[in-house]
Amino acid sequence: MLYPRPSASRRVTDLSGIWAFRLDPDEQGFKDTWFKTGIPKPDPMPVPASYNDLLRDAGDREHIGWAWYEKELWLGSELRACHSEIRFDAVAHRAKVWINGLLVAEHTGGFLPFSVNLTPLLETLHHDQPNRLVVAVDNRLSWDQLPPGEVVELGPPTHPEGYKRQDYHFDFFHFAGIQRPVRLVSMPVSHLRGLRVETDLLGDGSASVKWYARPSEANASITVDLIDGDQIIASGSGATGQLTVKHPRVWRPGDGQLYTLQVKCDSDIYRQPIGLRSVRVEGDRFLINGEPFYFRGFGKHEDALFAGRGLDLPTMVKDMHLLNWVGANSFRTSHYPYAEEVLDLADREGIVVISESPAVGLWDHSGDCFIEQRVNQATLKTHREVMTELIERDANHPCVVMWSVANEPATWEAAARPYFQDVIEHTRCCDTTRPVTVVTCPHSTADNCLVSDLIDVVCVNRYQGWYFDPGRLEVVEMQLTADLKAMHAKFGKPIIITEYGADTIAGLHQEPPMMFSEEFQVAFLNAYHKVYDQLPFVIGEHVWNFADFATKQGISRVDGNKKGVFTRDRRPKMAAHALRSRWIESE
Ligand code: BDP
Repeated sequence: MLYPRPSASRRVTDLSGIWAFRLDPDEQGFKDTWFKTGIPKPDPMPVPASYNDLLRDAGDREHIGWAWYEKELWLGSELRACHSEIRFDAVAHRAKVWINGLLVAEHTGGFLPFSVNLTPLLETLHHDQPNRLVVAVDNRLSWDQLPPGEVVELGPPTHPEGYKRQDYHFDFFHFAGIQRPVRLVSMPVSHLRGLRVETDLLGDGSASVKWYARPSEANASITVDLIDGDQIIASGSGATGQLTVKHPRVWRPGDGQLYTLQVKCDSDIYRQPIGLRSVRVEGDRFLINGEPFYFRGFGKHEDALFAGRGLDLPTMVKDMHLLNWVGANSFRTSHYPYAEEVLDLADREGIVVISESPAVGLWDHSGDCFIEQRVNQATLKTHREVMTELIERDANHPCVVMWSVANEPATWEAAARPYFQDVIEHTRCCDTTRPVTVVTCPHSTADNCLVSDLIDVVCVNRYQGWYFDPGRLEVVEMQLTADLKAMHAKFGKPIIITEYGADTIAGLHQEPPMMFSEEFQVAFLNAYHKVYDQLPFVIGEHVWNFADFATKQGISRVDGNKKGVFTRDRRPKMAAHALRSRWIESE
């Protein structure tokens, strides 16, 4: 789905702001038809934002079920002459949308966009008075969604009547709400619906740009201009085609050189920023523009004070500055697709991104996970759809160099193999230009992993000295070396350590270093780096995590996960300075 970029033919109206809001644990809104009458006694709620940290009551923060949003929508009569949509960038996790009491959209999946086509609704829309836009948002997870989860019903004698608990196997707070922008987008009736751009660098130093345009009308006339600054440097026509750039300004890590591919589809104009670059895995190397690339960076989260998982532009820009400051060249969108604005910024900054699907928590403490009652054919169907939508959304970003199909699934279960064979094959069909990975957990080893032979780069999360042999950094070198060597011998692929980290309380100092102190975090990272530096097939280090982040309440988390190298309000811990020395020096 195309990102809503304004142009000479496209108007984008941002519907961000304060909306009316109310939680609805008893589903009263459906009985009383709030979608027609409006929400009674609403609270103010910013959009975009997660609602959880903006409510008064601890119980509300952990609310399970529906929440309602409402906004007045003014629509001019000029809409009759064009095609208009309301685009929701992300509503977590299930949404129902009504306009003037009419159900106009339903969508499941909290991290990818959907839109409401206003054209068939024109007769029901008002132009001389506001229209009532109502969105009901459900945060309940199930095993056929990604991420999966389940609502457990409890009751007397241990819990009050009707008591519910939402269980999920991922380590980040289950924020919900209208978490990304909502926009009204108007364009000509005959317009561009989809666009895929593939770039490559050719042996003679030139670059190729292939495009595949999907118009709304089959017989639309399509022309394409490649623009450098304000100059057209190459042109073509047709729904698909290829341009060549003789002396390209190449997009490379640290140098986000961009061009604009301007597509004219009848009278519609869509302007897609693109970067000219190539990506390949060859032997034990990850090549960007033919040059070996070593991933230095982090697993991150979309997690901000007050906004929760809501798009928070100041936090986003601050994070990019800090990534540059610390000498990182990359990050993984752990554990779900991030806002498109994040990827736009990474394109511009030349920050390399591993883009991850929301398939996290595909394992279960209590037993097998890839079974009929949990991860089943319905989950697989969702997973395929999510990969299609993710790739359709993000494939034009030069910053994205690899797809991560999942984080830490139970790769040792026999049924995980056909499941991932299917999703990986599907992912490769959706995009033939990028490598694919599955990020595996510490329990997934050379001996039992049934998935890592299917992927291009082995990505492993490791916690020796933390969850295993806690505090015993002296065992890290021995264990990690043997472990990584075995993974390499078995799968014959380059390896990125996509997570390694230690919870650290900012301001807690100790000599000799002990767990949770800033000194320990530095020593922990050093112990790992010593191993990486000796293994040529290690092609990347992503520390867990960029910043401290919110999690569910539990006995192993004090005010969230503290493995951040920065605090949640983005202050550097000692480890940030240590990483900076290592990474800036290696540049
Ligand atoms: C890994 C998960 C990550 C957690 C991390 C941790 O991939 O989401 O936050 O462990 O425990 O297993 O800190």
